[in-house]
Amino acid sequence: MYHRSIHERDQFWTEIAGELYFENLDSSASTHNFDPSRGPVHVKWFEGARTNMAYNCLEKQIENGMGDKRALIFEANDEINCTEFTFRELLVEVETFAKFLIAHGVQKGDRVVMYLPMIPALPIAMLACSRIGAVHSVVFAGYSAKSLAQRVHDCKAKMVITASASRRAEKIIPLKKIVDEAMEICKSDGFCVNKVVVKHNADIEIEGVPHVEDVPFHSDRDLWWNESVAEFRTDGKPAPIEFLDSCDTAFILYTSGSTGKPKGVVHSVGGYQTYVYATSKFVFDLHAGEDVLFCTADLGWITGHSYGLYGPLLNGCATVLFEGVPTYPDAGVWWQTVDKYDVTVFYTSPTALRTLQGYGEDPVKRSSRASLRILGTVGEPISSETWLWYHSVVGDDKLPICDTWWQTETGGHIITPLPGATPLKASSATFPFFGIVPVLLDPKDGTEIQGEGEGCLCIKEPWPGMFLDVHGAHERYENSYFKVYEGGYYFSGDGARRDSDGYLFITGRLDDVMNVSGHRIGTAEVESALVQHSSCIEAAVVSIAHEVKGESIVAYVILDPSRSIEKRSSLEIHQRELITNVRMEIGPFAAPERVVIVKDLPKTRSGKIMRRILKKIAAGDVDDFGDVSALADPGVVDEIIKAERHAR
Ligand code: 6R9
Repeated sequence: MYHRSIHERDQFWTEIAGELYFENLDSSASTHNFDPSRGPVHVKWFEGARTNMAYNCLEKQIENGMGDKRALIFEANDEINCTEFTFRELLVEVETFAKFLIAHGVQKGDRVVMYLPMIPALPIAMLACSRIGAVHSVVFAGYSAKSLAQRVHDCKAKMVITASASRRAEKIIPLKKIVDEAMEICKSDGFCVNKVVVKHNADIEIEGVPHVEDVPFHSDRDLWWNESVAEFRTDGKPAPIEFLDSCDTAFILYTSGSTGKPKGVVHSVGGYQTYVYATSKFVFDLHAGEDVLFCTADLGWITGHSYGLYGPLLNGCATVLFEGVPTYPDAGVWWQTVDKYDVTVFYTSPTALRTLQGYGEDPVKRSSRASLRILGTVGEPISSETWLWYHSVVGDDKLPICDTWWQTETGGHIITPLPGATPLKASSATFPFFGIVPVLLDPKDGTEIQGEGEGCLCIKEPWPGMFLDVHGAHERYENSYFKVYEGGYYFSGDGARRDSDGYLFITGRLDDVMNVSGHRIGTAEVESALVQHSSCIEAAVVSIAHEVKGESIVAYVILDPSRSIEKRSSLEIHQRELITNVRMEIGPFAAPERVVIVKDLPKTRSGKIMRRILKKIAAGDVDDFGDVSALADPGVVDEIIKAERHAR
C-alpha cells in the first residue's frame, strides 16, 4: 500500500476519500506545489468536490448502522457528571447548536473561537461549526487573557464560546472572567466580538454557593448557553447544513513558531478529513462500532482535534473526553477509565507517562486493562526508559506502541508504526505513513542524506493533511516552511536520525521552539512577555532537559540599571514578577523555571544572541563552549556563569 500511495498518489487518496461522503470526487482534481521557485506554494486536494466533516462524523455513521453505538463518552472531573452520547444523540445536540449559531448570525466562513474546558459543549460546538461551514478556532483554556485576545483578534472572531468556569482536580478556574479581560483587550485594540456564549458549568460551588452568581455577565453581548439553546431543541425545524468545497477552511488552530506571534494554521475540509480518517483507521486499527479511543490530549491542541474528536468519529468509533487531571483522585484514574469504558486504544504524551511513572506500578496494576489493544504516544521524543515502562507496565509486555511523530501543520500522523505490521524499536517513530516521503537534509548545505545519518527532517511530497496556509500571512507560510531549503521541501523544524535499518528516531527541535510538557512554546513569545515588565530591558530564554516536563525554561534578563535593584530582596521580587508576567501574557505552562538576572547577554558582533552558549550555561555544562570567536565580548560568559550560580 505504501508503494502505491507514492506512485499513484492522487488516485490512492481519492479512493480513501471515497470511503467518506464527497460529491464530485475526481482524482485529477488535486493540484499541489511545494517548490516556491515554481510559483506560489499551494496544496489543493479534491478541489471542486463537496463535503461536510460533521456530516461524515454523524449522519454518515448513522447511515452505516452506528446510530445507537456510543460516540462520545464524557468522563467528568467528578463521578456524578459523567455522560455518554450515541451517534444519534450527539447529532441532536449538534443540530440544536447549529440552529442556535445560525439564529445568532454565524454564517459559512465566520470564525468562532472556543475557550472551553474538556466538557461535551466543546466537541458539540466544534461539530456544529463544521456542520454550518463556520471556522472554529479552539484556544486551549490554559492560555491567558492576552493570548486569547491575540488569537480572537487575529482571526476576527464573530463569536466566542466559553464556560462560567472549569475545574481541574480540586481547582476552579474562572474562565468567563478571563474571557471578559480578553474582550477588554480586544476592544482597546479596536476589535469587538458580537457575542459571547457562556456554558453554565453547573456543579461548581464555592463555599456551598453555586458560583454562577459571581459570573460577570454583560447582557448586551453575553448569552447563557443553557437558556438560549434550549428553544432550538424542540422547534421541530430541520437543522441547516452546508456542504463545502474540499479546499474550504475547516478550522484555524494557533501554534507557536520560532519567531513572531503565534501562527494560525489553516486546515482544509476535504484533505484534513481524509488524512485524519486514514491515519486513525490504520495507525489505531479502528473498527466502526467496536473501538473506543481514549486520547488524553486537550481538544485545544491538534492531537485533540484529530484523534480526540474527528478521527474516531469519522471511523464510527467512540471517543473518551476526559475532563480532569491524570493524578486525581489518584494516579490510577486513567487506567480505571480504560476499564470503565472498555477502551481499546490509548493515546497520550511522554510527559504524562513520566509523571505517572513517578507513582510506580501500583496504580496501573490495580486495573485490568484487558480491553486495550494499542498504545500510542505523541508530542515529544520518548526516551527508551519511558517507552519500555509504557510497553511492559501499561502494556503488560504485549501491546504495540505507536510513537507517532507529527505536527499541528501536518494535520495527522506522519512518521509512525502500523501496529502489528511494523516491528518496533524502543523510542523510534519507525517509518513514514502512506503517501509520506520524508528526507533528512544536511543542515549545512541542504543536500539529502542517504542511508544512515542525522539531519533536518523535511517532507518532499504533499499529503492531504498538509495545512493550506498561515491565516492572513501567506508569505510567512512560504518563508517558514518552504524557503528554508531549496528544492521543494516542507521544513518541519525537527531533527531526526536514521539507523542502518532505516528506522527514524526524532531528536527534537532544531529551531527556537521549545517543548515543555508537550506544549510548543516559541523563545520569542516568552522573551516578549518578559520585556513587557517595566524593569526588563532585554531577555533571552533557552530550554534545558527536565526529568518530567521534557524541557523547562530558563530566562536570562537584563534589568534597567536606572532602577535600584542591587539588594537581594529586590532581585527576588523582580524574578517573581517576571515569572508572573509570563504567566499573565501567555499562560502558566510557559512560566520559566528560573530567571537569571545578568548584566549582558552573549551576542555576536552583529547583535545576535548566541543561545547555544546560554543553553550550555543553563545546563551546567560550562567546560567547553566550542567556537566562541563570533562573540562581541567573550567576557560576558564568565559573568553569566557567576550570575547563574548565584541564582540557583
Ligand atoms: C502533534 C503535535 C509538534 C512538535 C514537533 C516535535 C514534537 C510531536 C513527536 C514529537 C518526537 C514524537 N513531537 N510528536 N517529537 N516524537 N512522536 O504534538 O503537534 O503541538 O504542533 O507539536 O512536537 O518537535 O515538531 P504540535
